[in-house]
Amino acid sequence: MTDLDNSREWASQAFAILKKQQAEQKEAEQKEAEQKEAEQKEAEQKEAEQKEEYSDTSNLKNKPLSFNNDNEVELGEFDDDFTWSAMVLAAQGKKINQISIDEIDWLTKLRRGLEETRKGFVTELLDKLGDDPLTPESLDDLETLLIRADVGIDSTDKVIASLRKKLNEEVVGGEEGIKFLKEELRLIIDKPIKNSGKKFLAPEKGKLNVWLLVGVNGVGKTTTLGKLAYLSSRSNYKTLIAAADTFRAAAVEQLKVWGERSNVDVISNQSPNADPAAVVFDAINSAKKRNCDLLLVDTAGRLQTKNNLMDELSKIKRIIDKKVPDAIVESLLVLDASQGQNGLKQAKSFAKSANLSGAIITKLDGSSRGGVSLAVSAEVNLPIRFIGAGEGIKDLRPFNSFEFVEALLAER
Ligand SMILES: Nc1nc2c(ncn2[C@@H]2O[C@H](COP(=O)(O)OP(=O)(O)O)[C@@H](O)[C@H]2O)c(=O)[nH]1
Ligand SMILES: [Mg+2]
Repeated sequence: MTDLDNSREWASQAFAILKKQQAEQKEAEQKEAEQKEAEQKEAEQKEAEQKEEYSDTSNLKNKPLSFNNDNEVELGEFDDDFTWSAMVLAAQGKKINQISIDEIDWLTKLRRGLEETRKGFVTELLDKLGDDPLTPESLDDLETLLIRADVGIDSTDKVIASLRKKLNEEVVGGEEGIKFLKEELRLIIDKPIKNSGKKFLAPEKGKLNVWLLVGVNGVGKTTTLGKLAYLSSRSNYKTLIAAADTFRAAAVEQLKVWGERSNVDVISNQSPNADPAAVVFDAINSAKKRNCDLLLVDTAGRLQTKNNLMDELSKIKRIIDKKVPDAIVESLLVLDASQGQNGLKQAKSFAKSANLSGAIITKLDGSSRGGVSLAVSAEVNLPIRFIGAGEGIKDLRPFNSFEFVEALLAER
């Protein structure tokens, strides 16, 4: 009996042990299954995110130019600039772990740069609108403010007409009015970009891309070209510079400095009054030999000899067509934002004769006429491809209408 009792005791202990073992095994199996499920979910989510990320740019072979994993910039304070910039990135669907210091830095610059434009515009607008619903009178005020910010008559008319229509249909609160205004402004800026079929301008791999920078003296062509060289070589495009502004002796030297900074070679001809087309000819030869992705061409911009200038540009284009018929040529008009409506006039006359494909707006830092970007989109019908907000090598980025409009209408 005792033995039996003992063995019962033993068996129950054994059972308990086995039960525990089984439970542990089950638990382990369940854990493993759960982990697998989690991993699968994560993989699916990643795939979905990637799809999302590429869906907009699916017609592009390449991603927009950016400073890849640049860690030269130091993280600043956790302040209002940081918060605003992070919010703008979040609103575009960026995940917390995808935000870079560089992006924060740029958005901070952009918002500060547009401060002067905002001062005579948004601050007043917000004061006038307050929290009250929009009225026909506040629309008249808005109209004046938009014109004053160099937004242009056409764009202003469009925006005011849409707002008036909305106002006739429903009560529009102040905050909602601003939101609607932002959407309308974005529509205007995005229209030529959509029409071009390219959301971003980036060199197409496997071909020679030639970007001509044109525009009158002093708008920032050479500086912009230097920044572009840096941006594109940082984005792993093999880049070369052609110094085809042969009128200004200093232009070649200025370009060489930029070339050194970004580690990009400059093709030039030092003899006075060298033929710009001949410089481009040499540069294309070098670009082909070196298998370059992008050739950036600096051009002269003397307005008083405009006809010559146009002849010169078409001669450069003929050379490119002849030597590299399958090259992708972009003629980018460089415009100084601080010149406001004056710059717009230049843009129109250039657009007529120079067969432009895009615009680059410079000097948005400290200009009170940043609104002119809207007029460029609406009245000259050019997609804005890059914007510059400073004299430094990193003060140029691909244009992003969302960020631009947010910075233009930022509240503080
Ligand atoms: N503040 C500011 N100055 C700029 C910007 N881009 C160019 N500049 C300045 O504008 C001046 C003329 O530039 P430059 O590139 O020589 O013009 P170009 O004659 O069209 O080639 C120079 O002093 C540049 O430093 C910008 O985005 N912001
Ligand atoms: Mg120049």
